[in-house]
Amino acid sequence: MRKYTCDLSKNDVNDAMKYSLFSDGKRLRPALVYQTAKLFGKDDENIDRLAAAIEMIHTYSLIHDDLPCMDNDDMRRGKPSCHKAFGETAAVLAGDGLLNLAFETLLGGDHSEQYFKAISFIASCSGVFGMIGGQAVDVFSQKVCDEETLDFLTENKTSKLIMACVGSACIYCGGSSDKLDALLTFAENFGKAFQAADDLLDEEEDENLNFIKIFGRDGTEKRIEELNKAAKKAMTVFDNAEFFNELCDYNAARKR
Ligand code: GRG
Repeated sequence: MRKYTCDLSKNDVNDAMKYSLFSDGKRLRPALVYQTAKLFGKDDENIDRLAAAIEMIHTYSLIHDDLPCMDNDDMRRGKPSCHKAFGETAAVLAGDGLLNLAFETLLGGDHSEQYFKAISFIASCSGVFGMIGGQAVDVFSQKVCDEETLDFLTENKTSKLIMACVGSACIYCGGSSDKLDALLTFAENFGKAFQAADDLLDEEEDENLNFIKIFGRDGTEKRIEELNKAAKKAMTVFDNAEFFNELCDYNAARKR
């Protein structure tokens, strides 16, 4: 065993990862994984892995999004953002560490074909053709202000990780392609409504493209109703989708 000059289990990066991961988030994404699995009557350790890993990916994205080179936010989840508490270098590494830990967590599960397909779905939703791609459009297209670009960046930046929650759980549980389509349609529309509600709650004047810039405040509220309607309609293929319907209503009225 090689000797290290510092103890890797006791350093700022480790503390920064814990600080952000265990702070007061809504845990919406893990809840969606568990509730999707419940639709199929399943609840096991692999489901725990999907839920925990997606929350880690989400937390890494928030840490990096708050950095001065991105959104430059001082506060997150009611306390100083990761780089404010630990410095930029530790925050970059904490984000990297959480992303890697997500896949270490996923790869510790069983090696069934369905579970592997579920992991692969999470990887594609969170990558350059998903969340990272959406973030790239968000930060590099600041002069663009049209509905098509807003739709593209919202679908990728926000909806894709929500699609990862319901999609990975459905795939792992062996759901039919009709049910997978329904869940992904729910997630795409709910994710956009979630971002629209976030834009309404964001009091700061935002340089980036957002729902308020395209639709105004009243128009954004109307857009949330339309998106919720489409999300709920998709879930009519299930006869026990109460959680998903209530989530749409909660989002339309949420205060954080
Ligand atoms: C890949 C370098 C790199 C960065 C990724 C994608 C990304 C950065 C950041 C996205 C951050 C962001 C504001 C996404 C929009 C989705 C959204 C509204 C996130 C907040 O989610 P909540 O409200 O947060 O569920 P909590 O704290 O409750 O978990």
